[in-house]
Amino acid sequence: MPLRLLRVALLAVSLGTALRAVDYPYQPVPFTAVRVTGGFWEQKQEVNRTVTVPFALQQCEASGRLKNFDLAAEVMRRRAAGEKDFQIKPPTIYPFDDTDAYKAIEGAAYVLSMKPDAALEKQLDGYIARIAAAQEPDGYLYTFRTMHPDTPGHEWVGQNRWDKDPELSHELYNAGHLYESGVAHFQATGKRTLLDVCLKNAELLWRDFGDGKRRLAPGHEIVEMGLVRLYRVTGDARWLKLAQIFLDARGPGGPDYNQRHKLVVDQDEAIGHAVRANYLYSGMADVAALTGDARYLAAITKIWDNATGKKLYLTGGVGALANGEAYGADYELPHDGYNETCAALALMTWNHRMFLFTGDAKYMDVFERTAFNGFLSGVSVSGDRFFYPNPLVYDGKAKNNHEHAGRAPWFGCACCPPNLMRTLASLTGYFYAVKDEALYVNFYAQSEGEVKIAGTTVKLTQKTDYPWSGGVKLAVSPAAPKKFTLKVRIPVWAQGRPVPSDLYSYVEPANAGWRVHVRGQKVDDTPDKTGYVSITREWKSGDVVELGFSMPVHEVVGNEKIAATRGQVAFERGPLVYCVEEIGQKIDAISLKAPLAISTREQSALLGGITELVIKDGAGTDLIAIPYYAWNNRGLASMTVWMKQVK
Ligand code: FUB
Ligand code: ZN
Repeated sequence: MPLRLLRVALLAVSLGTALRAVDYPYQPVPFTAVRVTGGFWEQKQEVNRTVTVPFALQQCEASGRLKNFDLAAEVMRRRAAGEKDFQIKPPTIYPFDDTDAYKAIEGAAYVLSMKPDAALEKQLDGYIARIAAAQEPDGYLYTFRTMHPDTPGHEWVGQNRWDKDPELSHELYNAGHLYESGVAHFQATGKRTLLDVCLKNAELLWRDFGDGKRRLAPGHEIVEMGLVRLYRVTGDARWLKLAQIFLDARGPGGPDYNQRHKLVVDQDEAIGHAVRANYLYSGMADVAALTGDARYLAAITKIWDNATGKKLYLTGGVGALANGEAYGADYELPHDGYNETCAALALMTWNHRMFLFTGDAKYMDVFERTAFNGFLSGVSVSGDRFFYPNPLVYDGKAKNNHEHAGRAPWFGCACCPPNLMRTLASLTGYFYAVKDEALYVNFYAQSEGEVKIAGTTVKLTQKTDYPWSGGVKLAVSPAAPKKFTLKVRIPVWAQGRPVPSDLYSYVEPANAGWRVHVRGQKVDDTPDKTGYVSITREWKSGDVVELGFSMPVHEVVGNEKIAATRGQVAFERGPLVYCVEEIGQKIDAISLKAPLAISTREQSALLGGITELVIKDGAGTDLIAIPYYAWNNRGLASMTVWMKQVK
């Protein structure tokens, strides 16, 4: 038995759980095996690589986030040299400011994985050396305490390590992002510099928490996912066990703000701070997959039903409430909802993990909706301006973007920009998955990839201008002829439903459709109950699967239980949600009179190239709608996704 499996088996015995699984049944094809070669996502990734990544690294420097590591190192050095009382008041705002540097390095590492860049690699080496110098001899790494060790340098920091982590100190949150970053950097460069910092820190966590005696629920989840990544890369079962210890330390009887109201296995509702929640559910999926403990999966399945059935915005955003950056009550989906960018990308990672467990396309349907809308809206077309909240309405002047009106270059609390950047840089990791002799196609984008299946390497080439049109030519080229099953996702929107729940619906659901051809021959294109069309055959070089998804413009209405959308309509085409901006048109007091005549118009020079909608109503109103993700790229103007409609 390979060492890694042996460790997992021993771990399962020590945890008292039966080892029913050693990993997700559906294995993702890594992002490094797939690259975009043109079209929509190549443009976005290229802006990310050339603008956002250098910009975010530079912001970490300019804002003092990297300097914090230098200050922590300086305090250690001077105290070791005898200046006993020397300490420095942390000069930046939040004790989790360290994580922005970790996330930016992680995103840069993904970029490096796809395209070597000696200058960027050297820049990261420099940052990592500064981070390593701020690590205390026993592995502790948290600049806000190290630079101010005698008394708490911030009201969120406790007198002793970890004391205030269940509240707001974010010590374990910092550790989680550190681990994500260290593993990414190691995998990109083969260098252990940051990984060794992570492992030294994890050893400390093991000493402090590994025996399970100190029951401490991390105040902001992510350390669980980070530990799982450390486990995956090292095979050291202690990191997985620690992840489970931290999960099991939650609840009952704590605040629901950070999901400590119940034991995690008893939770059944998406609740509290939305980023924390979605990171928790992702961590639960990981631990369930790697331990075989199905109780976590049962819980997150119920939570997913609640989130998708009652708390999801049309844009794929979640976390309606600014107060607490939190999920609201069932159907509480006001148009000015908060929808933090981080919550959107965390929803994507959670949904992807749900797919990896079940092989059900509905999770990738939610993933796609969020990716194209409520996630992508977080960054400007230019790549250097950002949204933290992503509401569905804007009055043209409010400073609702963390004290900014419109997109901002950076934030005091800058969690979103580098988080978006790392997700965008690794997006191709969500395109394909395999299980046994089945190959899953989950995401449509012009790209090339290589997948191992049935003992053969298969080259996958997608030619498409999705999401602008629904045609995809997928060349499937095994190294040698090979029988396997290709499973192509038929998006839920192509099947006449915006989301895999009854939260929203199309006014004309029948006005949808798709077709599937192989080598020019129509094949049975009935999706199975998991949302895929299966094509089993002996594949050989030259085989091309042609997918055609009809892309009519859909009028969308909300479930009657959503107060905000009653009597209103929104517009979608393919996976894109549209909005109207008050630019060259009046959008206040819109009242669209049915019937509507809607046409599309390509605008290759506008907003990076879009298809806009031209909406004419029965009263002669003309409106131009643009994809939601592209709003507020032309100056301040009011915007709305939902519009009043009268019969
Ligand atoms: O608390 C750390 C991060 O800051 C959270 O994930 C964001 O919601 C923001 O509050
Ligand atoms: Zn954020």
